[in-house]
Amino acid sequence: MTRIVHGAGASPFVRKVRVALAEKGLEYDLEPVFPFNPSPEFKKISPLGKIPVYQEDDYYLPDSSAILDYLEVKYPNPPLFPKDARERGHALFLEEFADGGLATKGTAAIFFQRVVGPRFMGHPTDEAIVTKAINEDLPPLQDYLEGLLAAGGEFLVGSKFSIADIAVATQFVNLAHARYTVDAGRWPKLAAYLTRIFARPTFAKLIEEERAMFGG
Ligand SMILES: N[C@@H](CCC(=O)N[C@@H](CS)C(=O)NCC(=O)O)C(=O)O
Repeated sequence: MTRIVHGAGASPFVRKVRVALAEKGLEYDLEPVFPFNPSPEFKKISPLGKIPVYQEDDYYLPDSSAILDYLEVKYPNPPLFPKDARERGHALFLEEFADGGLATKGTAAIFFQRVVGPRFMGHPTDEAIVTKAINEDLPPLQDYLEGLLAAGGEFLVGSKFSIADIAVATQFVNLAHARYTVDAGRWPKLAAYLTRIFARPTFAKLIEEERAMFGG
């Protein structure tokens, strides 16, 4: 069985898939793809031109959310989706909160402006976009996460590590690469939670690999 993740290590969505594979103990290869201006060949396996695409032999599946669901059904142990209906519903909402909220309001602004633009696309950082994200857009999202952790839980949903933790923490990895860290004075539970999740072997290995790439 050939397992390949097509994508760039710096993408939070690629990291989501890589962490899920590692949590499930599955070996894979990473096939580097830079997403902007994808080749016609890549568009055949990713109709929207986005990374990641997951490949198992002749089966290709784009989209990190679809991929995590596929992995969960095919490789149920250890589970990354809660079994309880309400917990599962909430975990899937948090995946969307991260992919559609943190990613667009935080990562797309800060990581893109500070890292992708200057390093890979030849345009300077627009500080106004970064400042707005840090001062206006991210704080309410971080308040919500702080509230979820207020009861002292180790993870975002229930008592187990889940897709919610993967989806949320992967966005904060990109923010950290872009020199944004959660203010532990204002969001103490969230800051401590992220330190814990980043220290998990499946996250720590990728963060170390990526730091070497970003020279951080
Ligand atoms: N919903 C997709 C989002 C993937 C995504 O936005 N990937 C970005 C890189 S982080 C991308 O490929 N962007 C290129 C583009 O939008 O053309 C997923 O979860 O996989």
